[in-house]
Amino acid sequence: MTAINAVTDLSMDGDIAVITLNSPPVNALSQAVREGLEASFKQTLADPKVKGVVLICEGKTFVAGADIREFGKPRKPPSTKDFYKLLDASTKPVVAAIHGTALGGGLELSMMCHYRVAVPSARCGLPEVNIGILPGGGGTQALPRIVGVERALEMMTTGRHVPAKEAHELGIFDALAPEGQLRAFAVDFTRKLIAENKPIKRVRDLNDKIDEARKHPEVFDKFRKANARRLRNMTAPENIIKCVEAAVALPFDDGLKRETELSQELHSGPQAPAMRHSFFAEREAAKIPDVPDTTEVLPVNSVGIIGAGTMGGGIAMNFANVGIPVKIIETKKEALERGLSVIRKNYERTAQRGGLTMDEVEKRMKLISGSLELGDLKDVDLIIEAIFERMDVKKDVFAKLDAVAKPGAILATNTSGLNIDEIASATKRPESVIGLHFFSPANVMKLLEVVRADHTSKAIINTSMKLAKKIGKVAALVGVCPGFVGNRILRQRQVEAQNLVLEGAMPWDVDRVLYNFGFPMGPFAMSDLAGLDIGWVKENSKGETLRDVLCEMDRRGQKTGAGYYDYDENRNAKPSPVTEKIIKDFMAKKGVNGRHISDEEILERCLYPMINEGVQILADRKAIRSSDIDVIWQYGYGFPHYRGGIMYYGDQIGPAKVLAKMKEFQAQMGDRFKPSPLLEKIVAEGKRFADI
Ligand code: T1G
Repeated sequence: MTAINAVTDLSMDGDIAVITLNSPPVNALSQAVREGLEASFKQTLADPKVKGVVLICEGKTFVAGADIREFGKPRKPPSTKDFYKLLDASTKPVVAAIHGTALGGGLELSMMCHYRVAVPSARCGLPEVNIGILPGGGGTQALPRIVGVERALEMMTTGRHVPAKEAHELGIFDALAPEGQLRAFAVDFTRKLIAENKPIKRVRDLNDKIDEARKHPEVFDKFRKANARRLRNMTAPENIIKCVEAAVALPFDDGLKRETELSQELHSGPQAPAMRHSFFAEREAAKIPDVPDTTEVLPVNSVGIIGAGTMGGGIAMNFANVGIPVKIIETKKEALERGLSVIRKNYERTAQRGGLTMDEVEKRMKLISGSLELGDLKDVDLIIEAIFERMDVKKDVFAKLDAVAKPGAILATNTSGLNIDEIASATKRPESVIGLHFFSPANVMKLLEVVRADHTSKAIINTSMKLAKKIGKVAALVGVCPGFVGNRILRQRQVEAQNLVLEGAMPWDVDRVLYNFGFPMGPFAMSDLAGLDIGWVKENSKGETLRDVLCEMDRRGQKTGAGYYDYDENRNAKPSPVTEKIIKDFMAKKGVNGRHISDEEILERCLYPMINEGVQILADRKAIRSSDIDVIWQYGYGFPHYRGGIMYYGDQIGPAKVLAKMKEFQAQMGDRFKPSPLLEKIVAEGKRFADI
């Protein structure tokens, strides 16, 4: 074994050279890795004793992409395309041996090799679209030649990870190695290529799928139309499609040039830095300054959920999905059975869509049991309460849990905003109490707000943050306050949206502006989807708000075929003259003459109070950093990733402009727009929200 450089070793296995990369954490194509690869390829391909080459990685994964930390800085040589020329000119087979996740530049590197072998647990993909760029290392020209144009378009505009079995079926991987025997298998595979005098398979020579695509030029516009909603406002997907069009229209090398042009366009645009910010913000959120990684992690091998309602059932699925047995407690048999049948239906729906096999459905259902006895939770490691959002009920349950749960068990509440310190006071172990705020539907939404109460122990915080990652959630640590962070900011937008429609805007105007900004849907469409009657009690309704009147008229949203909008039998929404009339009557009663409100004013009045609330949250120390707020609003409420997050967006607007607008609105419409003192301070000091 000789060291080529600090991250690259070279060894010989008979006449097969083995290049080994070892650059934690993910063998990203840093400059050192690129230098090591170039030197290794030069040396091995020129050495007459070497008959074939294997490229393999130490650590948890094959090359997981370019080194994102180098982006936005001057690119240092060599570029990967420099040593692709060496591979193209090679007369010896070069085989990439893949484990973990071969992503982005890593998959591109392997496609520039002549063959690819992988272990069954490996995955591959071109996820550059998720950080606002495109596979700029030849991937847009190579992938269509291997998997065909349509599959390449789908893979590159979703960025999804393709499991090894599928990658093998698609022809990305040429063979699958037994787990744990990748190196030996790859060397043997290479030796066989030589013995059988197999061709040097260069991706640039694979043209049958390109020739086929040339007969169907309509495939591109068909793809654009079919994916317009999913890809709207984003710049990377269109450039990716253009690259694949170039792969069909141009010779390989010209296609590479076109790819470089389209890639550079994205790197210099606003969305790439915003999505890079989102990428790192998600990982930063897992870091708690006073809870170091060395803090104890408690075992969580069994979970109890109290409440088999929508939330309790959804939460239970998250644990069953990763093989952790779950016991759900209800007070009534019918409620328990209904909850379990909803879980089964959810899994079966996923199976119908091909996301699960029926075997997997049964395996997961076997992990979920039910009981009417709270005492049955006496041995579980974690208990999550997901019952009525009422303090008295929660305190009563926690007092009972105190008597039932084993010492050291984690006692969590899924409350969406009640005071967890008060809930903890109902037990003798407040250090064991934490908030795990899931978002509905809990088996789908990725955000988990982990709520730190005054006495929550560091071990339980660390365990909860690690557990979130294990169940596929993106976690952010927040503090106890009404609505925590996400809903506390949401309230600002809801209040303003309601005010806007009583000053002249219509619900569909507000929704249109926020949808065009990039939210999946606006607040009124969201309310219709969730149901206007959440938290509404008929007996107490006094017809004082738009929602009251709509609910009293039984217009409770999509489920009743009408809410703010009218819905046809396919639940397509259209503006409602009934709602318009109710709004106009409200305004007449209040003596308000409507006025035209511009899209710009709608957007600023919805977003700036959210940014201001985010600043106040940081001032109150209920979030650790502004980028955590970005993570919360992207993963909990659909703030568009390509805008970096609500606070990142505020920094793009500039704190000074946000402050000026808040003051202007305050003068016009009152103190609900009062700027946070910290916002004044940030502007006075010329700082950004990211500096808090
Ligand atoms: N560059 C630099 N650092 C990276 C990195 C990357 N590509 N990927 C991960 N890290 C860091 C991450 O910040 C974290 O650091 C640690 O590794 C563990 O990551 C030319 C231009 C590979 C599936 O988009 O999807 O190739 O916080 O917590 O959950 O066409 O990381 O520990 O200090 O996520 O096991 C394309 C992005 C790049 C892959 C592993 N590649 N990474 O997940 O660990 S662009 C990607 C991931 C490109 C070419 C283009 C995931 C993972 P720290 P982690 P994980």
